[in-house]
Amino acid sequence: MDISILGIPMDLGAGRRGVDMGASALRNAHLASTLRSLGHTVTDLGDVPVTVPETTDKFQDQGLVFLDEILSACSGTYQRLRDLDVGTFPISLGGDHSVSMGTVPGAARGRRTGVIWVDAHADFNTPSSSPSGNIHGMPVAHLVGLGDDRLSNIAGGWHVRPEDIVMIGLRSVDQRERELVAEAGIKTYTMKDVDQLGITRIAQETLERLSHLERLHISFDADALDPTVCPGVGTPVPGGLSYREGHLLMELFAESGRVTSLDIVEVNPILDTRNRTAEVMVGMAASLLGQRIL
Ligand code: 6HN
Ligand code: MN
Ligand code: MN
Ligand code: MN
Repeated sequence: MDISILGIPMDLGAGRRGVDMGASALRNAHLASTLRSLGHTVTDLGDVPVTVPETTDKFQDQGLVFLDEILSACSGTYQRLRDLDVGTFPISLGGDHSVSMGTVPGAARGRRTGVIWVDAHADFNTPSSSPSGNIHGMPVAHLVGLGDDRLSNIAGGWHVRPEDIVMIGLRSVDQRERELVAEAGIKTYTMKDVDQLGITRIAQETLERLSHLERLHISFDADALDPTVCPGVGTPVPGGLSYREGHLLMELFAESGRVTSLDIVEVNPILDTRNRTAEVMVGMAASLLGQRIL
């Protein structure tokens, strides 16, 4: 497979500093060479330009922190990915999860695409429901066309359909956000569901629910995994996916042969221990892209 890596070194959407270094940490954890050893052709496209926060006043617009700077980085991301050959598999390295407003439509390249959101959070706040104003808590709402018009139109009129989204690993969803997810009709698997059903059944049901789609995008927030596995994340929530549950999920999606793009986001090296979180996430990418034990 032809894989292209794109970094988006941005922490403007997060409440804490440091995930802007996530892309660098993932490269340092040997992402490209690991994928090459699996037989893939890997091109690193470098980074999308992102405003350095210290060069600007913290700008608030209708409760949206750093709106203009995030719009610009997401537009740059979208344009970079959308021009890739449709057979190329993009891996986007965050950065905070707001980068997905550029990566998802960019990776889709105009095609209808299913989105598998692996995260402790639903990231389905709108500017009016958000308790924090942090845009990394809002990307999925904007991907389906809700919320602020500027953020929901980064890719022109292209949107993800709510029925084409499955969320896995949820355990921290805000009060109003919960209602919005339910109103939109998005399929969710909370950690309670993971405990009760097991990852195998959840992966099977997810692939079945999205069986009308040829292209699937995985947006993998490192905080989906338990903080004991991935300590280097800005918004840790106890009770997450185990190391093996994460790998098994990626292994089962790999077997489907239908995943066409990946995001790895919210890795925060400032809060990490010896780059462990980036190393774990590179392992997840390897499992998704065909690493086999036997
Ligand atoms: N993430 N629901 C919280 C908020 O501020 O809207 C947390 C969002 C976390 C987002 O981890 O990508
Ligand atoms: Mn997230
Ligand atoms: Mn999260
Ligand atoms: Mn719209």
